[in-house]
Amino acid sequence: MSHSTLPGALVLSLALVSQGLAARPAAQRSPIELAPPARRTPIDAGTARRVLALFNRVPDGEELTAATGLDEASASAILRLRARRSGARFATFEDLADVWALDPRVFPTVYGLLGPPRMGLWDTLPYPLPYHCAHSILLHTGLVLFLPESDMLMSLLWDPSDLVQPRFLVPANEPEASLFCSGHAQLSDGRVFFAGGGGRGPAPDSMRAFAFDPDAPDNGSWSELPLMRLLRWYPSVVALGGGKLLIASGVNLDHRPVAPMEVYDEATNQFTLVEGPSGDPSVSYLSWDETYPGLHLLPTGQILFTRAGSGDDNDRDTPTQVFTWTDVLHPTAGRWVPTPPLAFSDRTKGFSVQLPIRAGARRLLPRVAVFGGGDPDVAARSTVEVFEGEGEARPAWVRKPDMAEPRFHCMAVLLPDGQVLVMGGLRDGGGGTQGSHSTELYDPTSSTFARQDDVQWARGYHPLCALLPSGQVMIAGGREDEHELTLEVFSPPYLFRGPRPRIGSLPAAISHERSFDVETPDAERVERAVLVRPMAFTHNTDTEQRVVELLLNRGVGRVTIKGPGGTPPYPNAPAGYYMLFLLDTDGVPSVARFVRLE
Ligand SMILES: [Cu+2]
Repeated sequence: MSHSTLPGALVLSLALVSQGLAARPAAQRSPIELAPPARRTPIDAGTARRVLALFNRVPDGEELTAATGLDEASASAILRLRARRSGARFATFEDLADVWALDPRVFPTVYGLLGPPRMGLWDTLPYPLPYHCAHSILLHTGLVLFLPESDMLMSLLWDPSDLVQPRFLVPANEPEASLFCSGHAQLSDGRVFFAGGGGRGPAPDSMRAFAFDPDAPDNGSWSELPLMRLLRWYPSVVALGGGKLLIASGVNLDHRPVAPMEVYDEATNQFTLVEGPSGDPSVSYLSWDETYPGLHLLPTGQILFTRAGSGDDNDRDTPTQVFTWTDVLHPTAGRWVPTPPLAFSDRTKGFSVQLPIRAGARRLLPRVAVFGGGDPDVAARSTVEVFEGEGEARPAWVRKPDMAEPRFHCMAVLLPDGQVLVMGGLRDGGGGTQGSHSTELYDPTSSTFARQDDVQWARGYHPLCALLPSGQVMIAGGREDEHELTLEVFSPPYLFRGPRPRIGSLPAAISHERSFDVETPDAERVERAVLVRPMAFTHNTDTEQRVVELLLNRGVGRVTIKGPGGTPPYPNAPAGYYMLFLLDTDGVPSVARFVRLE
């Protein structure tokens, strides 16, 4: 977008809008309050919600008039403008300039109700990825590591702090094997662990494991680890805490699912196969339907298998399961036990994500959401289910409201404010061609979806995504539109609600259960602090995503924050680097700062 095409008055108005937000006490802050006095129509929160509901099903001018008090001609013209653009989008400066030209008095109301403060804003970057990639991993240096969607030994680093001029870097060396189709997760020292993969199909290299050290000279370097115990193509890797990682699933040279799991121990640099509790290994096996299975480390130290993930063509129909370690401090043995079933069990190419882990809860209950997916031969799903326990009840899958449309190859990114941005995928299933352009925000507190701005390009097979330290979300890849090299970045509504809290000095390293101070000139309006583990995404799977809420006390010029609780090996927040975000009373996040949780 170019600011040069803006009318001067609009630029001025946008500046006034943000100044008005800055000056207004946080509790009263609302875009609706910004309507100029000459034509001010007070709108309460209930009315605003009704307007948005109307907006999402494209009301006519009369309805908009009734809801907002805008005159009918203005309301109709505004909706016509929006329809002529791209349906849901009402967010570009050109759109806003047109509204301004139509009637400057209604501009703040329309901007607040139908613009970025409600709908967020997608931008397509002016530069593409240099080649096709299938893995995107945020490093604690703030760079994103991409791995190619091919056997090329070319890893790529992207600096997302410049969304105008491309800044791509290459590391000092390359791994000696293709890591296309590997699994990955962060080690406790900030290196990233990679296991299996090996290229376009299972190969002898699929037993190899590597680590990428982003702190090594010349943009970081790769080193090889010992061979895994078993050969795996399309495995998932889960950080367990205590310096250990679980490696699960994948297929062998015969394309058969690999039932035994193994654990990598950073301290000994060794892989160990997981046994059953009584020496019978089979209770620790799953006949995986899923390659790249959705696996999540619960606050209890157990592992939840969600059936989301890359999937396969077999029909084993293994139900969702929970794996319990015999001794969580020494994860060498344990057993799978089925959970109450999903109502919609086929979740191939769906996406699962652990919802925010609450601060100070006496007993941390699991909450893991599954979005979309489906049976590759039948249809895509728009259904959503959350694995949750209320009170002392046994956790079970609870159906939530449906997404706006079915999504096969779904993506979901957990934001620092606890909402989930759901996007991507094909509406018409595995062999489909109808890519989704819609995106939506899921609020786990109210169990509701809010329609967001549209993406420019649909994303199907091999998509990429990451939450960036800026609080924005990057997506790329996905083959459906032949535009998989484009990068798009989403600015969520929280970036349009006023000035962001600032973070001054803070410790480089923090500990579980120990308090630490973060300097901020905005202490009086900081309400929350969260740790967000960097994403490590491939094939509709990310086992790393977690938002951990922290207890916070406001001081003068600083906030005092208590490190995440629990007991060793601290499964609610495994050691490693996290993004620390401060959020104000309006849910506006700071830019993140990386801290090392030891
Ligand atoms: Cu693939």
